Amino acid sequence: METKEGTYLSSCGLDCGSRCILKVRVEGGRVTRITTDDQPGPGLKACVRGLGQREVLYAEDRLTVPLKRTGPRGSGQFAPVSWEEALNEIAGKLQRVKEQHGPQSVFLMGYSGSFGALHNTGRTGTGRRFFSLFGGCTTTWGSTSAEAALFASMTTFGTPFNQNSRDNLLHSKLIILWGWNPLETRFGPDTLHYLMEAKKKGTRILCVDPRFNPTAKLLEAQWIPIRPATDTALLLAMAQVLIDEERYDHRFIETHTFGFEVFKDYVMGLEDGQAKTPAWAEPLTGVPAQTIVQLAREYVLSKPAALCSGWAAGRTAYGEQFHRAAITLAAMTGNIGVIGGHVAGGTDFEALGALPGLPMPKSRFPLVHVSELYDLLLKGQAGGFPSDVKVLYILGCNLLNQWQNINKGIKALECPELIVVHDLFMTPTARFADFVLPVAHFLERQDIGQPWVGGPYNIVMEKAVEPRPQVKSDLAIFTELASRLGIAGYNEKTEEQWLREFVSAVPGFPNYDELMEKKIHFHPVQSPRVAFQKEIADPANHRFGTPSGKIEIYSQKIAEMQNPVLPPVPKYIEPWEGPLDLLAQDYPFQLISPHARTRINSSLDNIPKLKALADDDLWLNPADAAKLGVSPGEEVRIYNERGAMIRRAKVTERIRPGVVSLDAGAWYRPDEQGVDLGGCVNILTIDKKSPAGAFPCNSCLVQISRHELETK
Ligand SMILES: Nc1nc2c(c(=O)[nH]1)N[C@H]1C(S)=C(S)[C@@H](COP(=O)(O)OP(=O)(O)OC[C@H]3O[C@@H](n4cnc5c(=O)[nH]c(N)nc54)[C@H](O)[C@@H]3O)O[C@H]1N2
Ligand SMILES: Nc1nc2c(c(=O)[nH]1)N[C@H]1C(S)=C(S)[C@@H](COP(=O)(O)OP(=O)(O)OC[C@H]3O[C@@H](n4cnc5c(=O)[nH]c(N)nc54)[C@H](O)[C@@H]3O)O[C@H]1N2
Ligand SMILES: [Mo]
Repeated sequence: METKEGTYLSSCGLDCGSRCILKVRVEGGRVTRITTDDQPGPGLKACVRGLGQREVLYAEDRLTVPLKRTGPRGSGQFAPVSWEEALNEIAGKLQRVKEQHGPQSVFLMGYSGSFGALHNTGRTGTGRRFFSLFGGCTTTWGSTSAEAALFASMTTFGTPFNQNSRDNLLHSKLIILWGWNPLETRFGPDTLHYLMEAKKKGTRILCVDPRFNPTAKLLEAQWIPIRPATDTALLLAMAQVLIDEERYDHRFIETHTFGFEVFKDYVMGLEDGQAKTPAWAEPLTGVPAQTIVQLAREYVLSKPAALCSGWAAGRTAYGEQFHRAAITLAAMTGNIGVIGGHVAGGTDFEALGALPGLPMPKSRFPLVHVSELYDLLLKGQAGGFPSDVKVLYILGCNLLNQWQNINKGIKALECPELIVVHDLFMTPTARFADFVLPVAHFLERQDIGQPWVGGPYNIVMEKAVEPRPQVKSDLAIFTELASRLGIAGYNEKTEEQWLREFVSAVPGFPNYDELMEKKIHFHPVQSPRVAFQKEIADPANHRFGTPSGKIEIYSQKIAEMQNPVLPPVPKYIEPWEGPLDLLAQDYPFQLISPHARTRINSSLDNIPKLKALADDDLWLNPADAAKLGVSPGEEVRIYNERGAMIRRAKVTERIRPGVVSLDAGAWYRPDEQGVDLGGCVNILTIDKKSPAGAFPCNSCLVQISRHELETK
């Protein structure tokens, strides 16, 4: 059966940083063209990745049949098998391990592949529902993306919803892009539009980043190059200036915050004898003391000002301190709850547009942090983990590629008795599976798109084409496994019936038929929308959701955790694998791994049209290149005790000395010695969690040498 000729509406329901309109032209049962929103204004305009989805759908390397491993794990040797055989074997194994070792011997690694309301590979998704009914399983805690920001928001404000709508930027007198690069990472479809409008109005724009990132370049921002993972020191020194010069907003601090005095004592050195002055911060951060003084003054004097941070500075050792400190600075400058201000470390808008997803019957789900998965697999209960993993069940995740420390990962993936992967492609992770099950692309199924930290709107995701004959959705695969395991009630509804149920469960949502008619629904909101406006305008009647009812610069909740590296007020803690780590003597470069313009994490790396646009070179400062004797474009070896890779050097002033940068997400491709030739940065990163759960992939020391010399 073919879908009808015409234009269908959809949206990438992926972890891409936005949620945009895709107009999908279908002729003769095939997608012939994808275009996007052509209205003037901010709109919901797709990027190269959305417009490239036709190439994904029809990629030559799309998996089309279930595969069973025939060679050693990781060898990539597979043979096609029938669905019947694959599902029977998987169901049989699940049943046996459950009987012998309990359901927690299954580890579910459902991650960021698909974010649709129904077809969701994450924590509200099809896999999670299946294992809820199975009797539970072990799974993950901690967001690889924004755990530091989330922790900071929850402890400081008592809510994850702390964002202002982007049109606020038109009212800001100063915008600081603090480790934020929305030209590439998007952070909502309208962000760049408003930044460019602000620029046109003459708004001053600064950028604090180890790189002069593409957004900063486009907006001609003034660049303040910083060493990775030292941002908290810079923020503390700014606080010291504001206290010392009596410039901070005393009224705001007194009226709206809790525990400032404790922070002040720490910053002024009364607690530990060290005032956190610009002179103290200069050698740590690499930012000149005078620049710090100017930055502090400018931030406090340009009211309202938006210190907008991305999440990367939080994906460092003790990254949670960064977001706590940045929020404190926003409070000291009175930029919370006001039009044109901004809460640094933003996580979410109010969840308008979020649908409830599949119901999750209560079950036991022991949790292991995302940075500790390989230790779980290697050590199990003997190592203090909640379970001994027998079955590793992966969907919507390129685990081996995207998780820290690939060489340890390869050893860890030897451990489970069975590994199952659902994916569209033979990813580096899928190569380690025993069964690889081919899944449908989002244009082959029906769903509703929910905003990615943004909105507030929903886009209907119409099924544009029939799935390839042997390909199934995750939902269909789990439905069949459920029936083999005698699990009743997993999925007795059609896609439409589920979506109707989700939509009717949310008060204020349009009726399902109306939504299908309109295809895009904007939830009515005031404009501009400002988080905490009521709490700041009328504190007597609107308290924050914290124990004190105020913005908690000092958090009693954190104090009760009694963890010396989780102080109750934000503090600078010398990061591991930072410039002062002893390791830096052998591995002197700090390596960061930003998100790539042409990929969604590792997704799309295999799509030639997008790969041709990727920047997969190692950014290296000319001074460092000269010291190493490296010429532009030359191949270098990047290595540490965990692994090694070969990349071409992009010699550029746009990265500060001592720091190198390689976009995350290129697919791991080892040579016979295990040296990665594909450009997968996680061959080098350490699998260690930050105390509050941040995924510190940007704290990574490496050494660099000329590849030519190495091979001689
Ligand atoms: N094109 C594209 N967009 C995406 C994604 C994608 O893969 N591709 N992924 C989406 C997802 S899942 C997420 S979580 C978000 C990620 O969003 P972010 O975490 O905000 O994005 P990154 O690109 O990792 O980093 C943003 C900037 O921070 C800088 N940076 C790195 N380390 C530090 C530091 O220690 N201090 C400071 N000040 N700056 C630092 C980098 O140089 C970069 O310019 O992006 C989303 N959007
Ligand atoms: N060094 C370093 N590592 C990082 C980061 C970093 O900044 N630096 N960022 C981290 C972050 S923020 C994130 S979010 C993670 C992301 O890491 P992952 O969650 O592993 O994301 P992807 O690499 O996009 O892999 C998703 C997979 O899902 C598949 N997929 C797509 N749709 C579906 C579907 O409907 N069903 C199924 N079963 N599969 C589907 C895709 O083909 C793809 O292979 O990476 C983290 N890793
Ligand atoms: Mo992410």
